[in-house]
Amino acid sequence: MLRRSVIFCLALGLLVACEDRRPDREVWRFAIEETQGSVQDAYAQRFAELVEERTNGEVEVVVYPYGALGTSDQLTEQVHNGTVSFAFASPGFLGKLIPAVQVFLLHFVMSEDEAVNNRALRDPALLSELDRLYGAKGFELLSVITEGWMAWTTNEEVRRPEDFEGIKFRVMTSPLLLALYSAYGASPTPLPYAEVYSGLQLHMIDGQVNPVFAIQEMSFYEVTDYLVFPKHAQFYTTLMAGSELLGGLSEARRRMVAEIVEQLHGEIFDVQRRFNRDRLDIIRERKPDMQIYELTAEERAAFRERSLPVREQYVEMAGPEGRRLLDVLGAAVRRAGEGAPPD
Ligand code: 6CS
Repeated sequence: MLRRSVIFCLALGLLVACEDRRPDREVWRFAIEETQGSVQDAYAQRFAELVEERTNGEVEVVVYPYGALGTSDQLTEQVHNGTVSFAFASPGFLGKLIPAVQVFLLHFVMSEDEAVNNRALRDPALLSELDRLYGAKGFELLSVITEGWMAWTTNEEVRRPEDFEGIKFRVMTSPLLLALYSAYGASPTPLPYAEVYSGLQLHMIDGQVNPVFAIQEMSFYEVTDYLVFPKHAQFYTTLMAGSELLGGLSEARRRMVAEIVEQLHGEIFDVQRRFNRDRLDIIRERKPDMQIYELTAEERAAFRERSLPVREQYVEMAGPEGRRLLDVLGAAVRRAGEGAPPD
């Protein structure tokens, strides 16, 4: 595998890459919203490896981890203006620009079987609907992936919506997440990813929600006492490119990207499962007194009940295309469930 270095400078708002690379190679910049060792990093590294293999080294993919090029919102802008070729854009941030994509943030909408959800994410009707929404903003949607079940970490035991009262709970900046956690009785606090650890440490916030691999690698477990699995939603993210960049590729290169993305959809599903499982073990080992528990069916039902009116708020925020996307997603999950081979 070709080695990449990601030493670079940002000057006058322009990206000036100082990568030690061959001048005869085309460079594709791939920005992720997570640190090295994360699910998105595993995806991007594998994408780079496959692109380089299949182009015989004619294309080099440089991966920029979280923080290198800015926040999630800034990455989206960079894809738009062509500075970055590919980027992950999570609905928790992208929802401000494409309100309908917040459908992936709704609670208790998807299946309890993550393999079913993963199949639903490749549903052609769903992808074509999303394609239109991303296209209208100058982006090309390449894939939607899951990064695993979301878990809450808090300083207080939370089992019922009433327990959320007075808890300043960090969420990504989407208005829908504010609505959801307000419905649970919490005081939702939007913050960029990079500020969560210090926010918890300084008691500016009392809890946050993320998949286990992120809770481990961002060390959120160090500064919270409870780790709760409500099984209310998974973390979904979208991979996108600038329409201009992809439009400028040859037919063969476009096909190659589509094939790689298709291959990685299955591979990354297994990677996230492994990361989330192994890193829960690391948390247990490093912090034996962390209180880790799943909500019971009855406890979950109380949250589900509170989350239902927020679906209407979603439709108000996202309009008729939001309503349509919610229906299309529901149908995709049903179809994926019907055709489900045993997990
Ligand atoms: O909570 C967040 O902001 C972030 N969480 C993950 C797992 N990925 C990227 C996102 O920005």
